[in-house]
Amino acid sequence: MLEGLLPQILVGLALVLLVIGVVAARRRRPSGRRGATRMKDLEAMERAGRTAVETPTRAERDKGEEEEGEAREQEGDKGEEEEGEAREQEAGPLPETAEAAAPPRPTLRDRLVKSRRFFAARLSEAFGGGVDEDTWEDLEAALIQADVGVETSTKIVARLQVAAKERGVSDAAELKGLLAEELIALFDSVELGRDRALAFAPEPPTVWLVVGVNGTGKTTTIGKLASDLSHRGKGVALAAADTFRAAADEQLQVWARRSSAQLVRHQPGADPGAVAFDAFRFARARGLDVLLIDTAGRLHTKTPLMDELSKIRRVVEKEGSVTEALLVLDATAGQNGLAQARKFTQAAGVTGVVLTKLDGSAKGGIALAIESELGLPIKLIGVGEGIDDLEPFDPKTFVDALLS
Ligand SMILES: Nc1nc2c(ncn2[C@@H]2O[C@H](COP(=O)(O)OP(=O)(O)O)[C@@H](O)[C@H]2O)c(=O)[nH]1
Ligand SMILES: [Mg+2]
Repeated sequence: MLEGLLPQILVGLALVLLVIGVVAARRRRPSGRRGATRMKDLEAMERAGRTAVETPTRAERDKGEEEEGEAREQEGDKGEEEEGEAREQEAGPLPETAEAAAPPRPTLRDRLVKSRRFFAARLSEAFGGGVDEDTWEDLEAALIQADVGVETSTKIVARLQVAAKERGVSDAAELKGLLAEELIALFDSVELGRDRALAFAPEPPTVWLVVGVNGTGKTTTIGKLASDLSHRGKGVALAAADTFRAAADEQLQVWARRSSAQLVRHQPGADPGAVAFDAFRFARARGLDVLLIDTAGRLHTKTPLMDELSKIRRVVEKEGSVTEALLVLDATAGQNGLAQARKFTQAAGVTGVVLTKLDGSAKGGIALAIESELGLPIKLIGVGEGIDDLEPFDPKTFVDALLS
């Protein structure tokens, strides 16, 4: 009888062994995908735990989601910039792991790639063949073309000529070094008594008014500033005082969410002064540290823009003080920016400049014209569209990035 059952027993045994083998193989398999999934699950569980404890606000959740998208966008941008850069540099050793391959945050030098290439080409032309009359003419032409401005370019060349003669310098690299020194000295000239730090009021809320023509980057700069302040533990409110365009406060709302700031807005077409005043009272009542006021940039509004800006200032100063009126200038607008700046300076009592879009401009020389011809300090620079793409302006770092 047993003999009759033997084939079935053998088949059964074979099946059992097959199942055991498959299970053991699945356990041993070092599958990257399974591993990744498990890591993700763990992270998700951790997040779920944290969420339950901290109960983040809706704004914070949105911020997280949006920043993920933001990070992806920035990586795309970086990729493009770094492709050009890679051609200049020698290929380094290959990274060992996928993590090591993640691109580091671009430096200012990377961001200023267009201006840097412009200067590199023009300076090698000017300084390449030793020092003669052409050297100084070529240098002056290069500076003017980089939007340094005629007056300032002439001044720089004259000073460099004297310095080169005094020190007996004629070699291209040394001349470049001397030029860097001159440019930094011009930025740092004490006679203008520049203070590049952003001023806080002795009593909160500190109020910073942000002005400039349309499209220069006011709203974006406010978003970046708010994010930086929030990261430093400050409570931030944003006033949507650009009531001219309906879309303007929606854009500001997105930035408010991203930067965990509070937004105060009225109906489109409302009086910008009233928005600023309400926002000030709101920030004070909530004990917030900084109020950033976004303003309209259209020059031909119903009420002339300059009157509107003076009124915003007056209204806030009934109960507080505006410690910064930041003029946002677009580096790609070149010398036009200087004309705009003169108008705004009178009306809004500008205390400093935010120079945006330096990443897209080959004419970073405008920074010199702003400081030496307008006497206004550049306090911040915009080097991209991302939330972290705002930096304090430091002349030495800037000049080194431009001429290195
Ligand atoms: N590449 C680059 N784009 C910028 C920078 N700052 C602002 N922008 C872009 O400039 C455009 C106008 O900015 P917006 O903040 O709306 O200007 P506003 O009209 O002055 O408020 C937007 O597309 C921004 O993303 C910057 O530093 N670099
Ligand atoms: Mg705007």
